[in-house]
Amino acid sequence: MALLPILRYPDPRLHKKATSVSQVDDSVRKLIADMAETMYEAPGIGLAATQVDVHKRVIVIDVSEDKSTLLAFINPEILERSGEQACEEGCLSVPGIYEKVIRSERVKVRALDLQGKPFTLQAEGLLAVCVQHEIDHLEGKVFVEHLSQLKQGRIKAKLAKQARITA
Ligand code: GNR
Ligand code: NI
Repeated sequence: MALLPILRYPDPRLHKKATSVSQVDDSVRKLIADMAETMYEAPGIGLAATQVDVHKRVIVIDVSEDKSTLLAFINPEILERSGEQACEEGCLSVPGIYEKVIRSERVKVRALDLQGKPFTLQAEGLLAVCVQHEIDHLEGKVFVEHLSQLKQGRIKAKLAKQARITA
């Protein structure tokens, strides 16, 4: 296993659209193991391959209290959505920024598992938020892009200031 470096907004590579995985092989399983290690170490509740500069449709999520329930989704697709919820979101690629985003309350997701077998999952609450946040990453979209231009500008200025301090 290996820890992978996480891209930071506004890195342009966060806006690349990920391509579908055509075969679930050992290289994909290794990527998922490395992404899980990176997510737990961060720590975060989800990670999209885009964030570690791998532009394939792979996400990992663990919203459990005790970090015991790793979920991996290959080629995830939202089949159905309903309701609305507002959740204060954060992102490992946008450290220190937390903002409310409105998303669907429930989503039905289809994906491939580690064996390349299709499955569907009905998600709600925080898991549903996380699935939508991660699939956005695969489309090249960072959560701050759901916010007003004014807020996006303030966030960019704040991150640029942080980067000057840590440099
Ligand atoms: O760790 C994370 N927490 C989080 C909190 C609220 C809504 C979404 C998230 S996902 C985030 C990890 C991350 O950046 N995934 O892409
Ligand atoms: Ni994120």
